[in-house]
Amino acid sequence: MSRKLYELAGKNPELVFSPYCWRTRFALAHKDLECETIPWRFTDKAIIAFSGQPRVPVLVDGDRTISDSFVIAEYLEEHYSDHPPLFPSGSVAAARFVNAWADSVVNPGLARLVVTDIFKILSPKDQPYFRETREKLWGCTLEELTADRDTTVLAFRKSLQPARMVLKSQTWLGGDQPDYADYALAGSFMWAHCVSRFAFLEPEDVLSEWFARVRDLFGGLGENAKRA
Ligand SMILES: N[C@@H](CCC(=O)N[C@@H](CS)C(=O)NCC(=O)O)C(=O)O
Repeated sequence: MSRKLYELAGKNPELVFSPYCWRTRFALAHKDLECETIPWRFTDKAIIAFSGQPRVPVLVDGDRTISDSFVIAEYLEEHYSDHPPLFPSGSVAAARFVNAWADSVVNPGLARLVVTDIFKILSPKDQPYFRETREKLWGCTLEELTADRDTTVLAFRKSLQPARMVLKSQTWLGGDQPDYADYALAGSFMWAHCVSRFAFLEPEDVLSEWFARVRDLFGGLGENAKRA
């Protein structure tokens, strides 16, 4: 297949869990584009040579190589404009906000809950790199970061209130239909869902219902995902 997606995987190559790669998985499925998955690990440096940067997702589409999940979404929208739109009626600006909120608020909040679970599912060759870089980033051990997660989860759930308020009056963040705003946030949730069994949402939360709806899209793409 000429389309390939380099995705972060754990020790088990089927356990793909990056929030950013999940956004791209959903975006490709929304566009009804098939894609081969290439499992990638933190310590594989091969993508730098052909993508010019060290992070996934990286999409190789024929002779084009694109990195950064949002740039990939914009690329797919432009190059596959006759496929279902990821940003219907100019919603790219709103989706960009959800994307930035997921990156800067939701992802750090989730990291405080599941970072030790991520460590456990990593390939042994990735574990020292992950521990060293994340402990430097957070200024404490991974175990210290998640030690009080039964308490910090309460603040995390509160931080999701903007999405909860929107979903009280519409089915999707995109409105009547899911769009890239849904995939931007659902990517973060898939990250925690795949690496951990920790209940980051309460079952009766409107966001749990929405997340279940997203997982059921595209024949259960999220629901059938490999989990730890
Ligand atoms: N803004 C980028 C972020 C990509 C990113 O940070 N990916 C992580 C995987 S979750 C990564 O490749 N990290 C490499 C590393 O930490 O060395 C996007 O949206 O794609």
